[in-house]
Amino acid sequence: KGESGFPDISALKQQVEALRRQLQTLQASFSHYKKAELFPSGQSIGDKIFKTVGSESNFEGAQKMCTQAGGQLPSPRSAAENAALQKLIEAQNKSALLSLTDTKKEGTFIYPSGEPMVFSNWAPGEPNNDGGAEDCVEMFTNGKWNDRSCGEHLLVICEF
Ligand code: GMH
Ligand code: CA
Repeated sequence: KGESGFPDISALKQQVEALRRQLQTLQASFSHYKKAELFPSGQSIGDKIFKTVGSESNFEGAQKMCTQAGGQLPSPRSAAENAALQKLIEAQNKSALLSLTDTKKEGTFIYPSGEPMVFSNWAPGEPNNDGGAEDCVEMFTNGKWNDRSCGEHLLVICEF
């Protein structure tokens, strides 16, 4: 409060303006770091980030890597998220594991949370549960999905 007993509005205005400038600096710095951090192994889409570990693993190992890092295997929930993930997979030129499985109930794919699949991008004729033993899902370099054995060693990408 100023001498008059009223809150000093002009002092508050100055403080707000100083904060606004600090926020602008912080935002510019963040987008600079983000660009460097995502190159060349990450993709961001909305609030989601996909980042490849660079190595290959079966489902169990891949799931461990992602959860230990505080993330999960990729769960693309829209065409836009699928396209962002495809960019990474295309750049690495290797099929990658998704989080979806139908281990619990054949033909019903669920996320790690147990929630049923809300988006899919199956290749023609998939999922076919080939050999009666395909409960995991891979994304091809063309962005299409194929159900695949959980024992296959595929590129590990995590979602954060
Ligand atoms: C079978 C055939 C192929 C298909 C594979 C694949 C394995 O071998 O139906 O056309 O590409 O299965 O679904 O996961
Ligand atoms: Ca298949």
